[in-house]
Amino acid sequence: MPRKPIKIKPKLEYLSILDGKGKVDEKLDPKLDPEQSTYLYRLMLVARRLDERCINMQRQGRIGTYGPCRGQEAVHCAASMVMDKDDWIVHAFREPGSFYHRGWPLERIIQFWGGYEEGCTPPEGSNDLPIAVPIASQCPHAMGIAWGMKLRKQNNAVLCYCGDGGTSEGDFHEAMNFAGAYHLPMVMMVANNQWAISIPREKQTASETIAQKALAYGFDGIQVDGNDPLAVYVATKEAVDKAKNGGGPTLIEAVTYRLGVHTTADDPTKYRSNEEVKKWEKLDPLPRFQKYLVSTGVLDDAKTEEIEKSVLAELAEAVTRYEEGRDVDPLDCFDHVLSELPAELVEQRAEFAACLEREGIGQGH
Ligand SMILES: Cc1ncc(C[n+]2csc(CCOP(=O)(O)OP(=O)(O)O)c2C)c(N)n1
Ligand SMILES: [Mg+2]
Repeated sequence: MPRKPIKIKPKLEYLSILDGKGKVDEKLDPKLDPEQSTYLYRLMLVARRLDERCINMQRQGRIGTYGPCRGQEAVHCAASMVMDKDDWIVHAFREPGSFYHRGWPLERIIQFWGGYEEGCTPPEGSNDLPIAVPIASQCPHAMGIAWGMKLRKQNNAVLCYCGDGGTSEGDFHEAMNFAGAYHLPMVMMVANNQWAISIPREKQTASETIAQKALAYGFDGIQVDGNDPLAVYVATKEAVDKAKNGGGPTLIEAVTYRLGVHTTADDPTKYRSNEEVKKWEKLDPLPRFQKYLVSTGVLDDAKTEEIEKSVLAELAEAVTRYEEGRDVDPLDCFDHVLSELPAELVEQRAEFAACLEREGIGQGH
């Protein structure tokens, strides 16, 4: 009949390797080779510039909406780099660098936000699932893939992304519970960007950290500085290696911040302060990583400029391909949901058709 503390086996850690100014902890530095670290910097820059371009395009009416990842690039860019081609990545929607790394053409990402279903299609032969907007709905899918791998005795792992808000969903809990109970090769990457639209992290859960939720599921959790690409890389690599060696799942909480709008339909000044944004801007992962790469001699001004130019050129070509490839009739959105349109939709369709006619938009335009 004793009353005594219960000893919990799984471990919980915090990891940061680059400080806010880009200075590295030598003992923890994974020492990526120059090619890898330049690639990672470029990947983060692709995500940053794609974000900026898509926001402009949305404001100009050239795409429907956009959900930027500004400030969060280190999370998905560094994590995706760890995965082998035949490992699986199960995305949410705020991970453009990860899509790009896995071979999604940039114009396809733009297509998705332009409202074209084709933009949701993973590249032929890739082990990615389509973009998932219903929050946390992708987690049970990722868990199912991991279970399949285990049943087939495949030596692979699944990386699944979701947000802090996603951790409040039943789907997240069910996936984590099952992954723990069946000891599945799954890495759950939670991008804790402090906000789920206008709901702050502290209203999302009473847990001190999101990482500690792993303990209840019976596996390891780690909280990393999500604005530090090296910390994300190391934590993901360790988790993936462990998963492939039969060590079961890991929950990684990447602490980061959404510097921009939730989507282009959102105005964050209504629910958060400028001071908060400014504080996080100082921890922007891109300049931090760039400073580190300059200090290690991997980058200099000329190389940084060269990367910038090549990213902008690649992006410009993708935008052209996106705009040239828009041969879909916008009226299609009325035609493939209901077999028979109710009267009000018939009216809306006619009104929309007249509007397209006036603007000279539509099939063949
Ligand atoms: C099941 C479901 N409920 C609500 C929404 C509307 N919605 C879109 S994004 C979002 C917030 C998600 O927050 P978080 O998981 O933290 O991801 P973040 O947007 O911050 O990347 C919500 C509620 C949705 N897409 N799916
Ligand atoms: Mg969030």
